[in-house]
Amino acid sequence: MTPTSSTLTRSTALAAAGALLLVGCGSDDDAEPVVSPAATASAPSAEPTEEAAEGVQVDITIADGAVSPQGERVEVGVGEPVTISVTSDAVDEIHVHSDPDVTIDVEAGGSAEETFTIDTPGQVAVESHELGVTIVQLVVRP
Ligand SMILES: [Cu+2]
Repeated sequence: MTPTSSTLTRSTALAAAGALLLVGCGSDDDAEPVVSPAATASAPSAEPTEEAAEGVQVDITIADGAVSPQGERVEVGVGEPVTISVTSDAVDEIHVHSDPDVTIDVEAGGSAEETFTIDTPGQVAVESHELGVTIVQLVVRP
């Protein structure tokens, strides 16, 4: 019951909260390589005409604590412009796990848009940090 022990408890709680945030981000990264390339290879190739146009557009809607789309796979080419549009009824932070990563902040009742390219083939998760869910998986083809 000393002032020292209560201070200690408080800082431990803060450290735990920080660790939780890190886990939310890091565990997703760990999971990505587990998705076998076979799943991508066996998927029937989508109509080329649909994504032959320059750039890929991803529209994200966040409402009532739910996000749409959720967990969808979107194919993009290396160096192909990707435009992410977010409309949200709550403050959120959309995180694109590319390298370098891209963060899109959106205000409550607002919208935001960001265009970027990805230079490395692989899978890139786009997640909502407020809701802790993966919105789309960008499948980046060489
Ligand atoms: Cu993240």
